[in-house]
Amino acid sequence: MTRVLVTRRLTDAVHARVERDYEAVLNMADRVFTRDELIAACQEVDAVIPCHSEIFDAAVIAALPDRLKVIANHSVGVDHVDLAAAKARGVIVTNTPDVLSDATAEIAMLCMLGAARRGSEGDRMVREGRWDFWSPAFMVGRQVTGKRLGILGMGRVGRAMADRGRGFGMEIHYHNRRRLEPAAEKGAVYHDTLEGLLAVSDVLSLHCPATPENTGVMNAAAFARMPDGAILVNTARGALVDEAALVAALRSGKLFAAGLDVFRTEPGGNPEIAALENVFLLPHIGSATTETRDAMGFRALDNVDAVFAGREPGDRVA
Ligand code: 8YV
Repeated sequence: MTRVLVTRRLTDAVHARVERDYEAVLNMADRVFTRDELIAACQEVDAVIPCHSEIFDAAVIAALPDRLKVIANHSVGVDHVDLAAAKARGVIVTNTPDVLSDATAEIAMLCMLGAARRGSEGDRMVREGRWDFWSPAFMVGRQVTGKRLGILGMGRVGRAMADRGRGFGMEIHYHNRRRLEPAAEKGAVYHDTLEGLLAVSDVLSLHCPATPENTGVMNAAAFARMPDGAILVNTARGALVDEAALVAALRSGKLFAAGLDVFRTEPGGNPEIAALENVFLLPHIGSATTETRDAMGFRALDNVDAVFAGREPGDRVA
């Protein structure tokens, strides 16, 4: 029987389907495998369903057994997989697009509003019994209605965020490798350079994949180009942001605040960022709803099913 390794605990419904259809190898300890454990766990399986936390770099891919046919990621992001190495090795790689766009856009909205309206600061004040004063000038934040929402990466999640921004009366601007068709643009203003987008973004929300080319794209020069008092939202990947430059921009007041669901170091985050008041922080939970995690698991399994039925998987990325 086909053996499928599931590297992390998924939803009960997804586990039930893997166990029904395959000989399932489950990591019920739900701890990130070390590199050696990941290689060892892959030796006796035909397919693996990993999360973004399992790094399949060229060395790990070289150590995979010949029987392993597919890395069916339980994620839309595939920056943790060396796609060229997988392709060269003949290992199929798939992801789970579409099904997490709404959940991730919801978290981006939460990050935007939490940052703009000082959500963490206020929450801490009430919880810790430090709310001993009120005045009209107290805890004043930024209104997002009527502001310009810049979106870097107008893919599925970026467009879902744009729709939500429109619902909040925001003017949508974006930068993307390619300009969208007018029907998909829905009146959003296209900027053919990142610099152009930065200059008009009262709120900038990142929705592009992390690649070697855009690592640290949000650096000191990028923050300097943004309007004074702008807000950064990141629900994509921590690698997009130079975190030292972000801390400096938040300390100086160049940025009013940041709302972050992702960090360079995960799990854990960045203690310098966490020490700031003007941040709203979450532990990488963009797709963490039962509905979405069920859908992601089923989508990953659809891809595994296709490979072993001799069909082209719907979400092949390598
Ligand atoms: C996941 C993600 O949290 O899809 C992605 O790229 O980062 C997240 O949705 C994760 O990989 C869940 O398995």
